[in-house]
Amino acid sequence: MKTDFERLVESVRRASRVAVLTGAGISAESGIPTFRVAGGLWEGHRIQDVATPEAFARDPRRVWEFYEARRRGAAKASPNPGHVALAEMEDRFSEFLVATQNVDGLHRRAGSRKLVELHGSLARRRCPSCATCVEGLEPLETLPPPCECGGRFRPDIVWFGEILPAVAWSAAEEAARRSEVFLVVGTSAEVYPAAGLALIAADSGAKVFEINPEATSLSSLFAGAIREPAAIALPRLLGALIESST
Ligand code: BV8
Ligand code: ZN
Repeated sequence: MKTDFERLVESVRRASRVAVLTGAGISAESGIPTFRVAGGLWEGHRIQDVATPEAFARDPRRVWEFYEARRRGAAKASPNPGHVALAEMEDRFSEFLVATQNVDGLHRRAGSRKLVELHGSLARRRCPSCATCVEGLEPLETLPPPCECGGRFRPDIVWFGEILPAVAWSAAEEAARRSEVFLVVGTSAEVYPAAGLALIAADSGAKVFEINPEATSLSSLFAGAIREPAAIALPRLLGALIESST
């Protein structure tokens, strides 16, 4: 009886179009807390108090304090072998895309280029008044950071109730629809429309595999599950691909 990992390797070896959805779990081994585990990000902060446009309108300083703490955490963190394995995999397929829910920028820092950030990035801020956008993870002393136009910057992050960036979303949707193998890595798959990408892939005939130490609300729909940390399972998968190509 083949293990799910052996079936994953077989499917990926045969595939030319692969897509990946990642969540906070892939950055856990980089020291960035996930959202829902004890001591996770939302602990002590109700989502609606820090990650909604209403919260920002009500108390922009509080929202910025929440994001500035995460910006400094992301600046201190480094990509782990899970991020690196995905970056090294991207040129092994005729079509490959990582669609991440993470705003920590670690996929990009690991060298991923075939990447879309569905929920924005901690490294960007934009001014709703004049649309100026600034890139950088340097510590911000003044919160909210003022804009020359007299406005104030907001984190360039997709908050609850806000639509996802159209270009990133349509690229992710297209990649999921066309994928032969779709990996769901380190996400509880509870936030939509991102989690819906796995369903789009499954409905389009892709083999969907989950890489997560724990089961999620969608696990029963998938072809297989690798119950290991991403920083272990993804380098192992890359190793199996390299082995088979030499
Ligand atoms: C919108 C940026 C509408 C902010 C984020 C359909 C059904 C139900 C609800 C909705 C629906 N459609 C829309 C909604 C509402 C809402 C939603 O989904 N609510 C949820 C809570 C039910 N969605 C929205 O509001 C979206 N917008 O729908 O707009 C619209 C349409 C038209 C016009 C106007 C508006 C916007 C959603 C995006 C919100 N922003 N992030 C920030 O980061 O501060 S979401 C944020 O939470 C993350 O980006 C991520 O998406 C989510 C957290 O989930 P995960 O990343 O999965 O993290 P979690 O901790 O939950 O799980 C970690 C997993 O990793 C666990 O399973 C664990 O076992 C595993 N793990 C741990 N260690 C490891 C590991 N795995 C591998 N290796 C390890 N080492
Ligand atoms: Zn401005």
